Amino acid sequence: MQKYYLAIDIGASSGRHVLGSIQEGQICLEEVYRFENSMKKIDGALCWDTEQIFGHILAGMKRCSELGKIPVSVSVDTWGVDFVLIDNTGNKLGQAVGYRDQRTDGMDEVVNRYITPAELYERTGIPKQMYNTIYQLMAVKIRHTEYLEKADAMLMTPDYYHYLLTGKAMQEYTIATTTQLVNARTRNWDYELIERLGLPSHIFRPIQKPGTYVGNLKPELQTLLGFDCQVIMPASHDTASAVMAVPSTTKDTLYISSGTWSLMGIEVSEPNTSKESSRAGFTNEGGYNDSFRYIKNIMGLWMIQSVKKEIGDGYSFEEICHMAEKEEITSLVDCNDNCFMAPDSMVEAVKTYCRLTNQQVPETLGELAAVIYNSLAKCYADTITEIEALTGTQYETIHIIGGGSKASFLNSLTEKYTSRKVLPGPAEATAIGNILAQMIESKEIPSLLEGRKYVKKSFT
Ligand code: ADP
Ligand code: LRH
Repeated sequence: MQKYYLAIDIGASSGRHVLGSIQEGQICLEEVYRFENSMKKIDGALCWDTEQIFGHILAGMKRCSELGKIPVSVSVDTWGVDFVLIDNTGNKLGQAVGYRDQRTDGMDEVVNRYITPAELYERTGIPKQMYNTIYQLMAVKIRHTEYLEKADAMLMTPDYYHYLLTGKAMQEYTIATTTQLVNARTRNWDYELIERLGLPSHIFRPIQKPGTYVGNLKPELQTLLGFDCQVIMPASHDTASAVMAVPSTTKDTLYISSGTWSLMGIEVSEPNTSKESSRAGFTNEGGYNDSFRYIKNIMGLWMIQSVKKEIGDGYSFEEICHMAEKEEITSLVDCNDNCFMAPDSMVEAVKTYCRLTNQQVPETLGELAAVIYNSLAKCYADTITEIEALTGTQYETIHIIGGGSKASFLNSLTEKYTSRKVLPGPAEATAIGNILAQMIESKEIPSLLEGRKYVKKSFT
């Protein structure tokens, strides 16, 4: 009997259910369900509609049973940093506020009262990003102390969906590291830091590694879906799963996980929490097998997604790439400028940036896209210079994985700005990484190294 593993990979812009199996020595994927995702304004705050997303999770699982392809296990991965607080009856306390909401404004100053930025980086290996969980929790502590008083658990988004599927509230390591509350050396919650911040330590459940069995489906879900299966923790942070599927088995592999965000960097075995690393804003996020992703978070294709929503909804991303290709505009923006994080209008934000820096102001969809793609490629080139200075290593090629690897114009600009060879794909790296963790757990694949060999032969 063919064994199937189900990855439920939910990014900030879309979610998909992908069935993975090994057939004739290769990993085969079948996308059985896909849905759009985005933050929505609820009571004035930018939130995730957790009920709607869970509805999609179940609909995609139902599709598997309609197809007669019952997975042996299922794993959910999502974007980082966001969480849900639940009380001891499992009820959600407040909304699942998203990382682009402005509730964290000024929270860095509050956190600085308890710990200096230098010590925070030294302990956690994570640089200040205003959207990190630490600043979000500080906002909850200040404005909604009652939620923290009633909370029984703080569950990161994928942990919350694993909880809804099984009734078991557990925390997974890779996603936990995006909170900026995990100690980079012990790879556990930094309870001393948590106490110094005045957060209730009991809501941070023991951290479990990818591959851990969470539970089986709740009886009522088994009835609804018509099947039961195991729920297994993948590397629940989408970027951690994506990096598992970089099709390279050599050390010193440079990659960009390209989607709503562009995450550019390398895999290392020890964190780098030096002053130079902190100054350059590099993050040491926890990865599979206790590795670290030494990367820079770059604003990414969110900028193109937002412009498309505003003025290009009738066009595909591929068409927008072709439009941009024909433009001659040379204006560049700093993609990591905070003005692009959650503007009311991305079109206006890009235009204003160009106007204020005395550059040609893009007017058309093609011109706007050209400015954004060129700026991203320039940012990638600057980031390589930083990584090479920090590691003392030269990188000849760049693996680009994730949906953004399909943006061929961006790939060619990346080659132009960085003078390195771009190796695109796989586009569904995150789902593949999610499936690899399940296959390794079930012993269908012996190790991550062997898994990457499978990825190389199956998708490139
Ligand atoms: P996330 O998981 O963060 O939601 P994905 O990895 O699914 O994001 O990547 C989605 C992005 O990939 C889109 O926003 C788009 O910019 C880009 N993309 C996807 N397909 C194409 C394509 N055919 N041509 C150009 N860009 C593409
Ligand atoms: C990419 C990502 C990234 C950051 C951001 C919030 O989807 O997970 O690594 O954590 O979302």
